[in-house]
Order: sequence, then structure tokens, then C-alpha cells
Amino acid sequence: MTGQLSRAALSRLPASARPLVEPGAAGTGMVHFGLGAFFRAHQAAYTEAAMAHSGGDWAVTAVAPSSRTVLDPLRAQDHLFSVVTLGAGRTSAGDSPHQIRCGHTIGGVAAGPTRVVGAIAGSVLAAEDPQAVVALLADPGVRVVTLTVTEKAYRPEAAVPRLLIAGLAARARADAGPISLLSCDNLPSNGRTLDRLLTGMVPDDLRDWYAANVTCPSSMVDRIVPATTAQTLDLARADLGVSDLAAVAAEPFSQWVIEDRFAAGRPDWAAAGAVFTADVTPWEHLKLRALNGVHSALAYLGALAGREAIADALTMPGAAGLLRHYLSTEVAASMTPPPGVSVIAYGDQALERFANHALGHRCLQVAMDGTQKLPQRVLPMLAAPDPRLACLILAAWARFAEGAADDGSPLDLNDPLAATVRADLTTEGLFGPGGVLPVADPAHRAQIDTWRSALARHGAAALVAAEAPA
Ligand code: CS2
Repeated sequence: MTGQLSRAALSRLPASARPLVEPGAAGTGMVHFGLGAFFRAHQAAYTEAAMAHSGGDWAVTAVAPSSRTVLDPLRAQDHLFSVVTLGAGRTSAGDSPHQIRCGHTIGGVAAGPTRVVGAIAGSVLAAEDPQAVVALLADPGVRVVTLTVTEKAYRPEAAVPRLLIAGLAARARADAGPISLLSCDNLPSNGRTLDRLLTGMVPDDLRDWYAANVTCPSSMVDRIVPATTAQTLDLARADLGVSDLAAVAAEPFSQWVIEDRFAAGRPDWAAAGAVFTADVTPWEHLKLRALNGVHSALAYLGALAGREAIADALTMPGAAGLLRHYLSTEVAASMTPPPGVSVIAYGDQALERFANHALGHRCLQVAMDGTQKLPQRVLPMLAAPDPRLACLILAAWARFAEGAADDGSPLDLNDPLAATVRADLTTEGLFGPGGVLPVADPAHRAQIDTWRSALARHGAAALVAAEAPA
């Protein structure tokens, strides 16, 4: 019988597993929307390391839009949770937690494989208490809002942008000063996208205040954080000696590139390893195309071939070679990478990260929301001279959308546009004018159609093996 993680339990934890800051000591300066695993393993960890290094009242109040799944355990644990870092060497709860020490990369802090993060000071369930969210945004102490709300929330009818507008209106009325809204979602020019969305929604009497007081910097975020499983909780308990029902698992790698355009200060994330730059765009393009696009390719081809995890998909004969070829031809041709960075080296590193079997990152998790992801991950490659592999990825998505793997077992299409997708699964219906993923060039649509027939005839595994460069 072990106890549960809480402030009172911290003194019983191994020293290397304790938070970097004293939970509750700093005032709240940040609000985060989206209490998912990614936020906990990324922005929360960076913010904690920033406060540990440079101080500042940057404790975070986390807003869960509508789900209690994470909120309830977090509240029961004084908002403490741990990050279990999974390197290639650690494969199951049976490993001795002290045998393989992956270490956290954030903040250069040497720590054990599991460490509690003390950055979150409070939480709100927006669906239950929208007024509390509005009050937070009108609080002069709150100067930064970060968001991980997924691609599909960047629409005027979604709940989060409406709450932001209500909160900003209250902030203007309270004369609470400038604020920055930092999108951490996988969208190109995510800050500009958010700004455009909000600019289109602000009421007339808020327009001048908004223009003078709100900035929306862009950022590129990166860390592979699979959904928490029972195994994650087992590992956390083994390492901490207490149970942690809000634990998350993550790879050792972590990166954050941020446009430095903050209206009223920010945590010293640079001290935690984040990079500030004037233009995030080349980083966003690189990540979306050379990492996320390849991730999606593995998710659809792997799911069709009956592979459970991304790392299993990558072990299909020919898969790594085919994706490396895609990176060095179509992806490399589509962009100018950030200075000093090679698309091929970056892509090779992404493939190495995907090969991390310990993560157990499921193909079906990455396959979610394809209509929202593929436009920025794969469609830009259609401008390459011969985008045959981009067409293969789109074909694999289309076959996935048909709802069955190559062995006939059902595949669930988890996508906000699932009904529209299913209503017309023909290549013209999906990719023609008015389709969910419009592909302008009829020759590309013909290529997609050819790939779909080949996938149906041979199956994904055999097709990948046959198409891989010798
Ligand atoms: C993945 C991303 O689920 C997905 O679509 O491609 O969540 C990916 O793991 C992260 O962007 C890595 O930073």
C-alpha cells in the first residue's frame, strides 16, 4: 500500500524526483489552456525550470476546457504530477527504475527517470466555471497565456477562442494591462493564426485595446508525449514510491523555439533550454513537414499493416528507407530550413526518436484528426517536382478512412470531419474541389488513386517493402 502524491508526500520522495521549485511559493503569472499530457511534459516543465533558475511569479493556473479526466487527479494531488522519461533502454515496469537513467533534458537538470513538476498552482474546469476563466484573464498578475488546444480549436465556433475574447474584454474593462497569448499547437504561424482568429472575433469597442495590449507570438514545440497508460502509472509509482494518477510519459528529447514578442514579460524559458528567435516560421515548417508529416505517414501505413505502435511501424522492412527518401527529396525541396540546419539530419533524428520502443506511442493516436493535420504536414510537398510519396501518404490516409486494416480488422476514424469524410470516400470526393483535403492538380489526384489501388491490392507492408529505394 503506497500513499498518493501530494505536497505532504514530497519529503518522502527520492531527492532526484522532487520538484525544482517549492510548489505554491510563486504567484500565478501564467494561464494555460489544455491540460493534456503534452502541456504537462513540455510547457509546465520548462516553466518550472525557468522559475527554478531565474525566479519570477510564473506559477501556472491550468484550464481544462471540458474534461475532468486530468483535473480531478491533479486537484487530489495539490496539482503535482510527474514526468516519466522513457529512453530506448527502458521498456517495461519490470525494469529497475534506477538501472536506466534517461535524465531530463529540460533545464539541463540531471534527474532520475521520473521527476515531479511543481509549476501548476491551480486549475479551472472551463465548461463548469467559465466566469473563473474570465476572472483569471482579467487578473493583472497574469501576463502570459499558453495554449495546447489542438488544431481543431482554432475556429471561431470553438469554445476556447470565445472564452479568450470574453476574458480579454474583462481585462480591458479592469484596465489590467497587456498580455501575450502563446499558441503551442502544431500549426504553421500558430501565433498569427490565433491573432487572425481573435481579430476576426473582437467586438468593435475592444479593437483598439486589443491592438495596443495583446501580442500572439508564434512558437514551435516538440516533445513526443504519448497518452498516459496503466504502465506509465506503474513506472511513476515504482520511481516515486507513491502513486501519481496524473503522471505523463515522454521521450528524453525536447525543443521549444519561441518568437520573442511578449507584451508584459515572460518566464526565463531560455534558462530552461528554449530558443528565442525573431522568426519561427522556418522551424515550424521543418517540424511540421520533416517530423509530424513523417509521423502521420507511419501512423497510417502502420495502422493499415496492423502495427500497434509508431516504433513497430518503423520496423516494417523498407519503411525507414522510404521515409528517408521522402525527407531528402520532397520535404527538402519544399522549404529553406533554419540557418545551419539540414532537413536530412533533422529528419534522421526524427526517425531515431520514432524508433523509441519504450514510448509505446500508438499509431491510432497519431492518426487522429487527419483532416486537421495533413494540410500543414503533407499538402505543401505537392509543390515538389514529383511528389509521389506525399501522394502515397494521402492515399494511406484515405484507405485508413475507409475503416479497415489490410487484414480486415476495423479502424476507427477519429476526426471532427469524420461524417463528411465517410459520406464520399472516392478520391475525387476527398481530394477534389470542395473535398476535405483539396489537391489542385488532377495529376496528383490520379497518383493518389493509383496508390490507393496498390495499397488495396498488396497491403501497406508489401507496398512499403517494394517501394523502398534499394
Ligand atoms: C504527433 C504529434 O499526434 C501527432 O499527430 O505527430 O503529437 C507529435 O508527437 C508531437 O508534435 C511531437 O512534438
